[in-house]
Amino acid sequence: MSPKSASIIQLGYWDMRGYGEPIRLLLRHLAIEFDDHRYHFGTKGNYNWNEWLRVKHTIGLDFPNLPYLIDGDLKINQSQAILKYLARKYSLMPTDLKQIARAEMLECLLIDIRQRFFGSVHRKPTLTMDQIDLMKQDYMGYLSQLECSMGDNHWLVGNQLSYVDFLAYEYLDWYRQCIQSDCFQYFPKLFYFVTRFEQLPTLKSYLDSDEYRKAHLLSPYASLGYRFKK
Ligand SMILES: N[C@@H](CCC(=O)N[C@@H](CS)C(=O)NCC(=O)O)C(=O)O
Repeated sequence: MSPKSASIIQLGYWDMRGYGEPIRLLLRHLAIEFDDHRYHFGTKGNYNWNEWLRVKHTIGLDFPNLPYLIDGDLKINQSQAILKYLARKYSLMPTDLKQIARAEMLECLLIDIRQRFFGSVHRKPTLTMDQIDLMKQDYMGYLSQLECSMGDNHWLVGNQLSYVDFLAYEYLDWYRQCIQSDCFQYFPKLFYFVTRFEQLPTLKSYLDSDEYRKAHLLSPYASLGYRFKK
């Protein structure tokens, strides 16, 4: 850990989007300087976790895992705990009870979606057409539920941007990037949501930059989502 980085927020995660990217997106949106520490995992057929394993139990984490966040003397694991800590700290957490309930319901749904995707692409080295069709059916159900629940809202929870939007953008984009590039054609509200999100000024600069790992959604262990295109 460099002396400079000791004073700013440190985020540790693999060098991919994965579970860490919603946190990166939120920090980028807020233009908060942070040490985006990316651990390398080797290459396909030559995996190597040593960079992480060497430090995993030396950082002082109670529940050592990736991602982790260090903010002063606070050390947090679990992607959702990290995201919600930052949301509370920087006013991206709804305060109204009904909106909190909606936010947490959407959060759980989006984690279900993430896990379904993650499970499907880690089960076998390649996905068959049948498996892809199953994923499409699964996602169409999720996308129509999300579309219907948007109502006239600008963002998922209401008219204020919240931490849920960062999760939604990331896990909807996995599907768009890997399975169906035109997936929003029947879902105009979701299309409007992702377009609006990508136009948030500080995020736009990040999404257009070389730091953004657009094509590295997951690690080379996954059958999809890693350098699937240049
Ligand atoms: N529930 C945890 C899961 C964390 C997890 O599974 N991390 C994976 C990467 S997505 C990992 O490789 N962890 C490193 C380790 O197990 O040492 C979270 O959401 O943060």
